[in-house]
Amino acid sequence: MRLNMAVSGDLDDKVALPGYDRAKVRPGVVHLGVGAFHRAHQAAIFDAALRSGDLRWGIVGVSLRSAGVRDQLAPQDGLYTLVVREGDEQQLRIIGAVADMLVAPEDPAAVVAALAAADTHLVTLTVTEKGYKLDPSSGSLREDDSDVAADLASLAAPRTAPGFIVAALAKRRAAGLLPFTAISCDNLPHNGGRLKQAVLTMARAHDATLADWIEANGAFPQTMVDRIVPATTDEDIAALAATLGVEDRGMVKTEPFCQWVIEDHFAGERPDFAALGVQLTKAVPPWEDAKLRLLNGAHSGLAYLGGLAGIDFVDQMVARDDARHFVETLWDEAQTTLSPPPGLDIASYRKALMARFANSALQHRTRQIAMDGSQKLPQRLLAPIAARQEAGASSPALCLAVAAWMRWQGGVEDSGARYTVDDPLADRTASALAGCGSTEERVDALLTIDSIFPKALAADSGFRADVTQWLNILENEGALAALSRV
Ligand code: NAI
Ligand code: CS2
Repeated sequence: MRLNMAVSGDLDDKVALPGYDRAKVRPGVVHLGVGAFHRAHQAAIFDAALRSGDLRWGIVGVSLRSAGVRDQLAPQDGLYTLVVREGDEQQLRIIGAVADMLVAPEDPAAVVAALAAADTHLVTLTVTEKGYKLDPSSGSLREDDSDVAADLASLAAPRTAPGFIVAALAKRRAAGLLPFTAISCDNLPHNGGRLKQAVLTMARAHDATLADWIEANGAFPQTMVDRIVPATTDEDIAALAATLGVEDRGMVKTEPFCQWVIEDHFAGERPDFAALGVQLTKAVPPWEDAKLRLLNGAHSGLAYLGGLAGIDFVDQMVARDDARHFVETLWDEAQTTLSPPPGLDIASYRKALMARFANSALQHRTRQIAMDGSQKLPQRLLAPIAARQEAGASSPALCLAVAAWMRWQGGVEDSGARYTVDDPLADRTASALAGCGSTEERVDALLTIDSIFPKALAADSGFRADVTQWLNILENEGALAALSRV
């Protein structure tokens, strides 16, 4: 039997139930990209708003690509379990915030209508870094992408996130409504600014006065989002079914830690975010830089080195002295490029991060983090390296992480096992590497991909030499040998 409204009442001795009248919930949020992260982060926070009695914040979830999540949640009346794990401890809470699910390719007009509805005040997005269709290095909209090109030509049936947003904002303007606040919750650098730019580029292609109206009245606050949410496995679903006695195919697992910092700039209504534990601030960049360069930078380094060494999980990596030393060294380097905001003590932050990485109940796969590296490298690793190069400092651990990404593009683990490189630019990196005979040639070929590597950094001979030296070690001796030399 599946989890649903009818059975949920019988589970109150095992889980925290929503406790509000779902029939009275109004859909104030439309969320694009209902993956695991949304369900464990923003949806849990909107659920807390509903639990507090503010019933404006139900969610209409939109999948821009496939029906998978809708098919998981629809038979469950939108309910799913949030499983919070730390060590041997586990807490279960049923989230009732998802009021409806739409699948954009099945009915794009329904998505535009939901976005344009008067009740919709917030539009949140977790479509992954690649889902914005931006050049990762410059952040500009990739007009060569076929879906972007289609939306630039016509918004009759949008395909992309910026396309849907612009089509809906046009309807709102025509109806005399205010724009909604659009909140990117992806690990993109300057996520709000990049989303705004993409939306304005799309709007300007159709109607310059619409673009001006959006610029004057819209809001695209920048955010820093943080909660480690590994992909759910069949084993997770089976273990939860054994506990609950019903199957929940929409469950998500996460850690206790949860942080959301939002730039205090909204176009209209929002919940009492401060009361929900969300930080509102004028300046998100210092928070964002610290998170992307410390947490995510270390994550990517661990992912490529662990992946090459055949080590499956992040906690297995940080259980090793050499990998912990690598992470601490990478943090020593990255930290010099940060201007921490008041309220963020970097030493305590680092200590807490290491403990979060060590949470063995999460089973966070190095392979999952290794995905889409072309979209992640610039903000996580290349920005701090560039800042240090400018200051005349080398960055051995950060450069090892970049070299490990380069080695990962070859599709072969140190054991000789093969894998498919999961990245929107995998064809680009594969063709760059084809025919290269030496390590130097491979480094040169990858550094010419200017949608990943800024030109100035690619031309920096010190950076190039450091990365080449590490790639040599990785190719000849393997990831564990490289780790032992940091
Ligand atoms: P997921 O794989 O569970 O979900 C990804 C979502 O993005 C799905 O709805 C998918 O349909 C959509 N998507 C993927 N490619 C797309 C494309 N090309 N166009 C439009 N939509 C696309 O992943 P998850 O865990 O939900 O993470 C999503 C994003 O959330 C991450 O990329 C990251 O930016 C952000 N995030 C994730 C955290 C995590 O620990 N999982 C924590 C902090 C941020
Ligand atoms: C991870 C992040 O998959 C990845 O690239 O580094 O999703 C990470 O789990 C989150 O940013 C934590 O907030």
